[in-house]
Amino acid sequence: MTSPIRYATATAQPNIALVKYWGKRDDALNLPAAGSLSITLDALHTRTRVGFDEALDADDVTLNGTRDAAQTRKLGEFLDLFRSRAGVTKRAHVESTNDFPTGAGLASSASGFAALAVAADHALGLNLGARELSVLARRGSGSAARSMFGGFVEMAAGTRADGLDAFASPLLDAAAWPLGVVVAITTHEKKSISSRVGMDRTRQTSPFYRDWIETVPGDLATARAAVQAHDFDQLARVSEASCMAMHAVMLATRPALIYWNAATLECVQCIRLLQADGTGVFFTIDAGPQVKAVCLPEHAPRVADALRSVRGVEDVLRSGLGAGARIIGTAS
Ligand code: 2P0
Repeated sequence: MTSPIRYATATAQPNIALVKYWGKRDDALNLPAAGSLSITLDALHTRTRVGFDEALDADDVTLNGTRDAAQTRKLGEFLDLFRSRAGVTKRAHVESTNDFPTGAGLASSASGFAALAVAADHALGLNLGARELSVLARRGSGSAARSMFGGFVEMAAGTRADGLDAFASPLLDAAAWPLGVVVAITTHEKKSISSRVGMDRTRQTSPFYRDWIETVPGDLATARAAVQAHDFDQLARVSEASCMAMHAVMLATRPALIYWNAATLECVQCIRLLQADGTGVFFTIDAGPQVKAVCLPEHAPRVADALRSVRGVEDVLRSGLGAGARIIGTAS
């Protein structure tokens, strides 16, 4: 007789790095070459339901309502990490949805693998701790390790070859410093070069790669101190500098990685004008053309209005800072 399927549903939110991660020290274990520091959002969600079923011959994965063989294989390999811990081979039903654009520089892989890790852990009754789940989430996507936690989060690069010291830790709760985030969506298209391929190409060919990696520990120390002191101006300066240094090393990659479009630069100029006017805001941009404006909460309406009027901006999302990945439902 087969045992009843234990389903678990988890939710996780994307995070935005203020000190960026771009480069790996180990591809197989997905180990970052340097640390990073991020904020977890509250307005965008991945919701993932997992159940392991002895009657299945293969994993059955639906992402945003569609099945895709390559994605199923990738998620299946990730779930194997959990199956081997639990000592089982049974395949899984996975249904995952995002309430925001997928694969367009909004960190859908971060919230996706964080939610999947938490749901798989619960569905198998493993009860792993948050740190261990962060290590496992990293195997799916480096940035997913950070979405395990809410508020301000720091990811350690670690030095161990087995990667067990490469995990994220919470730095400061969202409620302790409730900043706002305005996301200017400049395209709804998927990016052409994944972060994984782009990072590898940068490491292999960018003449500035070593210098980029060497800047990260100093930026991390500055950003960590700014978060602890709630020093918005210092956090703004170091975050914009880290973002621009990452895009510089991307641009120097051969062939160049250009993740921006014309509206991306228009948004940066718009944010610079707001800053000159005394608005508490700074920009950051990831491996895609969307611009994320981090701001003092009382300035968020002004920032959203300004970005909405920038030529080429298709949509503006507003968010606060939110919680880490968590279980929201269980059923047999
Ligand atoms: C970040 N990004 O720190 C940086 C900034 C994009 C630009 O983390 O290969 O999807 O799965 O570990 O986590 C995107 O990279 O890459 C990312 P993998 P991931 O947020």
